[in-house]
Amino acid sequence: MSANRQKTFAAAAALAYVEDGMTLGLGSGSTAEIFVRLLGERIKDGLRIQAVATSNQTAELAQEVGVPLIDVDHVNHISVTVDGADEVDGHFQLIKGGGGCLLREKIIAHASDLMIVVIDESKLVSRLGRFALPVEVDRFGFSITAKQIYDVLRACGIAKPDVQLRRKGDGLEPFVTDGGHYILDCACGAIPDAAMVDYRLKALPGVVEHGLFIGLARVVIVGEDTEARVLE
Ligand code: ABF
Repeated sequence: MSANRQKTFAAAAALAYVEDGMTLGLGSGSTAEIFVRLLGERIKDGLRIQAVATSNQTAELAQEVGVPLIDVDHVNHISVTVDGADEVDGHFQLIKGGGGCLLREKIIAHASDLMIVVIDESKLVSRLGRFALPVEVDRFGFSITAKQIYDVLRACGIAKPDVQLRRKGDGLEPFVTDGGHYILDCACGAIPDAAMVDYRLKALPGVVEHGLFIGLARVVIVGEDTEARVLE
């Protein structure tokens, strides 16, 4: 069955966690996009919420479908954030950032009472690392930072890390995040100790944030062929 159908089941199931009067965090990526569109339909039916977006792309979509946005600097409290992921393991540890929005996604997820992850079943893994770990870095000295990231990953038991600067579609220009940073995609194969990688990467001066989300997701909704499976 198509991943898009599975993503729709997952996104629709996340609406059950939305109540009148809430402030929501809106994730980025294709599954989060489905959720935002469904939310727009509920607002047409009278749902009263406000939201903060985790990317310029999501903000544009929210405006398009009529989801009321508030400026992130005016947010007092976020009840629920709904976002996608690139990988989810059995401990609800995530790899995110394939779309390049990981910094704002993590800021909003961390500030939320509840983070709900909506995925198609292809994202479930027994161990993180098949998907290259995105690391957001300052542009200044990014080559130095890349080498330090390589050394950290080796020290964390990753045999042959491959650290590559993410480039735009034309393959020439570096991809630049909404926050003005570069992304280094780190192919690890498998990440034996995500908590260690999390700690060691964040200690590097040039690292702004990385795509390991540990201890943030409380609910994972897996879209399957005919329904959604809610894991809590
Ligand atoms: C976003 O969702 C990103 O962090 C992640 O890369 C992306 C992937 O999910 P999807 O398959 O929904 O596009 O939050």
